Amino acid sequence: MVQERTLPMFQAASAQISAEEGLRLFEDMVLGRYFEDRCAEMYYRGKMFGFVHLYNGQEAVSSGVIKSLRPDDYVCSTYRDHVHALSAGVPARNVMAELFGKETGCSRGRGGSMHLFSSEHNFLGGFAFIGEGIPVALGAAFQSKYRRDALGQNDADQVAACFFGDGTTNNGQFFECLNMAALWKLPIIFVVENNKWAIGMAHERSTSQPEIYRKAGVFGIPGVEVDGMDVLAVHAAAQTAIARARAGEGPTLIECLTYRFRGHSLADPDEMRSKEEKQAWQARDPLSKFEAYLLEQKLAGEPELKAIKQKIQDTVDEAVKFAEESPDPSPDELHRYVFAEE
Ligand SMILES: Cc1ncc(C[n+]2csc(CCOP(=O)(O)OP(=O)(O)O)c2C)c(N)n1
Ligand SMILES: [Mg+2]
Repeated sequence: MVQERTLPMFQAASAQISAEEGLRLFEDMVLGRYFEDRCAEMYYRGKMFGFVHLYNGQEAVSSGVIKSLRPDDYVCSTYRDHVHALSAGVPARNVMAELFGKETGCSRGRGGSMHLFSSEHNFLGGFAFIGEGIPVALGAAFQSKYRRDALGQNDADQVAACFFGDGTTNNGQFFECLNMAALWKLPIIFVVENNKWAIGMAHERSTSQPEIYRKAGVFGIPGVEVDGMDVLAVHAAAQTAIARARAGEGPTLIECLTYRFRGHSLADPDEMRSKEEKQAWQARDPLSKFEAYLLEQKLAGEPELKAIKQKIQDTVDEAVKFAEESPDPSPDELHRYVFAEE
């Protein structure tokens, strides 16, 4: 039996939030949850093809980090990318249409679940290979810094947020990019979503130092351990890291301790994780926890939260309708988008 990590330093009790900000975070988390639940339904009805990796349980990480960013900042994801794209502002209908392989999808139906992309929202992907997004996010942070320092563009202070899993931190790109980010003081935030598992491999069995946030120290980067089931804790840590990056003080690594409530992908029978472990984490559901917090703190009332849920339900219903009614890409355009167009 693997020993549980002690509670991390960022706790909700220490974080302050306005009612407006609380509702914004809540709405984003509800969107993430409802969207993914509907994806599961559509996948089993045969509307989607290939691998589909859902994000249920990890919503506090996406909402806590991305909702702290500006719209002109950059977000870089993994194959578990639907909810990051939604938090970054890619419309639910264009994400759903992409999952259905339709022309109206955010990647024009050519990418599918693992390759969401939107230049309009500075959403850099969607990558099937693990760790592939880390150097891409690093490049975004580099160009931001280069435009400000070398080209003298004072408004070039965009930050890049790069998400990846615990398993990915054993890959080379992670270390190479921490080194370059530290060396050049790049405006990047490395967000590790430590959900304890890499497919069926337990984190503690695959890495020599399971406390990932400690790896930042070797490069002289601040490493922060956060309760990834607590949106306010993630939000507080993200705000500090973003302010630091924007001020030209360099990168931060945030390790969010979280859990996925479903199998690795919708094709995974999820037989490796114990019932006890799943139940223990399910009891810490970030969405119900935050809903209870908003009510307790009188930041919102029941009718207000109910109205948000209804609104999101309608958004997701509309997204499915839009995806179903959208056209498939034309076979005549098989080679389109392989190369950049003028
Ligand atoms: C370079 C590469 N090697 C192996 C794989 C196969 N693979 C897909 S997901 C995964 C596990 C990743 O786990 P983690 O980084 O913890 O992310 P999580 O799925 O838990 O979000 C692996 C090894 C891959 N996609 N790319
Ligand atoms: Mg993992």
